[in-house]
Amino acid sequence: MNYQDGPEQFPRDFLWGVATASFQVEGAACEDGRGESIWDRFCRTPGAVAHGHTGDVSVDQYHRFPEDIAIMRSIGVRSYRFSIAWPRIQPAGAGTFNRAGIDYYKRLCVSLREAGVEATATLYHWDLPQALQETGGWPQRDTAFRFAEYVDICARELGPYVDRWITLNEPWCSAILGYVEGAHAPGIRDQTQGWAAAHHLLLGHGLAVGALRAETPAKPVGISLNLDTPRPATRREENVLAADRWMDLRTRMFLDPLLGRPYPSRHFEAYPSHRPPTIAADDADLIAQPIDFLGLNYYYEPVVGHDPNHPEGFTEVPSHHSTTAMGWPVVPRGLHRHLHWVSGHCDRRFPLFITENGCAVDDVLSEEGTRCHDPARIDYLRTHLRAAADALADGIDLRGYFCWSLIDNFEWAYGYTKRFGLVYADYVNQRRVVKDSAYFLREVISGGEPV
Ligand code: IFM
Repeated sequence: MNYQDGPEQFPRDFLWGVATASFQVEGAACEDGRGESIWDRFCRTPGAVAHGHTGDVSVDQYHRFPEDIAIMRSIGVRSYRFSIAWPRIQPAGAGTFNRAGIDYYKRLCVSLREAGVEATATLYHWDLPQALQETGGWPQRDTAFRFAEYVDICARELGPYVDRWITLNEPWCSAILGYVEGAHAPGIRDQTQGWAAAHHLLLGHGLAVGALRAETPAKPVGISLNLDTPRPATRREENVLAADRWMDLRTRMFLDPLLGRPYPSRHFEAYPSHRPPTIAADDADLIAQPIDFLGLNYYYEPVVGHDPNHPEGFTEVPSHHSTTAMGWPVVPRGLHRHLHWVSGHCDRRFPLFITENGCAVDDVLSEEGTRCHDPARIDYLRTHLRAAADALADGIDLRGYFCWSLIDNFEWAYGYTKRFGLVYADYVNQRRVVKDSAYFLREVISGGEPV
């Protein structure tokens, strides 16, 4: 490969971006009328989040976004995927909106535009207003309608400033980690609530698509899913079946309704105690409203095997791959398989974006404190981008890639102990140090570095 190979691996109009989420980077938790979110509450639950870390200050992007945008510009990214904090817009989750919250996102979008960076806004990245959890949260059908009301406000007030909408980020995490496993806010452990939450999140997505189409018809709308396309541990039938059942729970349950297909019923038939959600007459059509793109968040490809000792009868098994600081295996070829599977399963009906990909590394600053050498992240990004380039060469309709994350941030139940950023955050003084991986990405984007 030589210098000229670079631009050909990715089309000129490929949308290069970086991603974050409101609760993970904004801080300013009590400013300008922001209400309490379920994550503010969860962080204060003893033992829920590592070291009792909170999102109160985080990397203070609320006040420091000009500096972060300058860094994005220096990397050469074309789009910033951020999320809008519902409790900034509707502090109690309903009713009139908080002007200061809207103004913040306007300022952010205007600054992005001035820097030549498009605004890709996620409307829900897990920070439900606590007031809505008090009335039942996502397991309550009404929450989907409250979400649509909030989206309608965002569309009306921010529509002219946003270039692309993402309704939900990873509804599997909101529903299952939040309401079945209790590892995420609001920390509930109840299968029935979990599947009701999943259905209402998807319903909220469908209603949101309607609201966005009505207010900002020219702006593309999509959703970001963390689907799994696991490999079976062996070719033995029981393992092949195990991997397929894993896909029911993690993948088909969230993707098929968007495609106008029913929820996979096999899981609920096998586990009568896991009650399927109650589905009203028009729900399926509402959920399956056409979208303009599908966002995929890919971190790794699990290996799944039959396990009679596991409550579901199958589980993730160890693999030979090296792991990141999250303990997640590094499987770049899995991304290539993933893109192929999803594209085929969706009958190629919409373009795909990788809306998250990246890895946690135990980064340290150089002795003089001005550099952060992160070769493991460069290796991760290079190999995953190569898999994406191969998928493109195969004809997969992949339109863009957003690296998770722009900057180190609050990694949910792990608090600030995991660093995913292209930029190192010093949590004591809020100094930003651009990591080597950001320079690497800059080279790839400019076409100077083939992957
Ligand atoms: O930090 C998260 C993000 O909020 C959602 N997707 C996975 C990331 C890494 O765990």
